[in-house]
Amino acid sequence: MMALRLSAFAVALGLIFAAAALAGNAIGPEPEEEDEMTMGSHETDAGGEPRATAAAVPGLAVSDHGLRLELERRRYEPGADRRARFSVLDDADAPVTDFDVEHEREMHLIVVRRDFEEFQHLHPKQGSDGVWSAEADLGRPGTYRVFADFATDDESMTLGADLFVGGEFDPQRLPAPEPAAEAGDGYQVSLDGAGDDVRFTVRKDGERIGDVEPYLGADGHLVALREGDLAFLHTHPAGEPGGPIEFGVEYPSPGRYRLYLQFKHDGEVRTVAFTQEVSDVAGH
Ligand SMILES: [Cu+2]
Repeated sequence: MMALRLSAFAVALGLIFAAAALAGNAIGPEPEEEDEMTMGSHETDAGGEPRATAAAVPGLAVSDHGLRLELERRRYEPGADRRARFSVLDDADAPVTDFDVEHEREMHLIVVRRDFEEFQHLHPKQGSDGVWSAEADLGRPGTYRVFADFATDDESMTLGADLFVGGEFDPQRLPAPEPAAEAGDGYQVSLDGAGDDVRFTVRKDGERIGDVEPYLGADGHLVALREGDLAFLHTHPAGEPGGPIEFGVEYPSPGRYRLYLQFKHDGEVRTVAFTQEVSDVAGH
């Protein structure tokens, strides 16, 4: 009886060692195999519902599909007129020079402080050497996420990289969801809609504006970012002329998001930000 117990104990001990060895492998120095297993754009959970994997959510990677976002500088002193220079490199380290026009531009550069306090949407100029450059307002210290949003070879991509502005960083909390936001000069924007469908109504001094001007080929431009990792969501303009400014937004998971709407009226582009709480996510 004692011998039996001992051998049972020995077997249990052996199992523990085997489990420890497996765990060691899983977090060991060669995670490539693990990564490859999750590289598919979609996987299926136990319920059979498709769900987006990290690789399917744009903006989280500095390199994807053989292309890499290379920032010339990553650290800046605070200043309102900092020159950001960057390239998109191919797998031979050569700058890509041939871009497709998307939303009326070949390159969109979105610069966001990681606590969502700062947002800029820039349209960099490309030099003959393939290097893009834009002037960014980096007056406030902190960590910023830089998104290069572009298309090349008929493939749309959003690559992201971090840059740092030195000084005393005073990170802010994400504001609570509010149904309306001020856009300056008497303009107010309200947000409604449910699930993947978001609608913005613009008012000036209380009167609804039905004649927003086209901006980047649509009624407005929407950037939607996930709290926590600043995943950059797919959004599609969906509105009717004269109606609310409407978008389809592909929320990848429940959680909180920061939405930056830009619209144009009386020749001026205005930006408003909203916090959106999402509890239900449609499979797509
Ligand atoms: Cu743009």
